[in-house]
Amino acid sequence: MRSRKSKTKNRLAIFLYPIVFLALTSISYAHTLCEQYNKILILPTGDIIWVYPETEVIYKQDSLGLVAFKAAGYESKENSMTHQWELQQGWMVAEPDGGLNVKQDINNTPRLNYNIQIVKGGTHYLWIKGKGPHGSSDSINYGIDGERLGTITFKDRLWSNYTQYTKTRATLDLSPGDYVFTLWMREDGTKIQEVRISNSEVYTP
Ligand SMILES: [Ca+2]
Repeated sequence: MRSRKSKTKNRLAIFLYPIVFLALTSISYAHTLCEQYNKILILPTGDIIWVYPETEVIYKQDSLGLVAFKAAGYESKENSMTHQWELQQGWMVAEPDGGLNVKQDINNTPRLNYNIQIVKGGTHYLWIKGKGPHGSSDSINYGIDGERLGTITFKDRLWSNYTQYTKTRATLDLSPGDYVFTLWMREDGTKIQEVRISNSEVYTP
């Protein structure tokens, strides 16, 4: 004969099983969605929507001369034999953080590509939001249409426009038109979250 305690335990299990099942199913479904819609689009309002991988995303310069996008909203990415970009809590991170620094070499290093459309030609000012766990993981190479143009470092700067080698502001000379903006891993472990390209010299994120 089963005890009252055993019956209570069984009733509790019958009550909890569907809840646990539904919770696990929801988590699995959400994960599947993220895998399926593995590209994001940042609207001018700042809202983020998931889009199909085949949807081409172009970040257009707005009326104020600004092109703004999240690092996670890449058009395409390429990993290397040893390192890859991973999305971690809103940051794109070059993993693993094993001490690799490719300096100015962009031939065998992970990259993130973004389509941008420039409307107002001239000198543009680049800002990147990034950080790293230490001084060996806090820099990134950037460029246009496959050509590396410079390195930005984030030491003591969350939003940085400081270039590593030239020690000047990061600028891009762009005529009106479509370009591919690329970020290449320089030091592994570096975290990148946002990019701003402005034609205003006094703009700050
Ligand atoms: Ca590192």
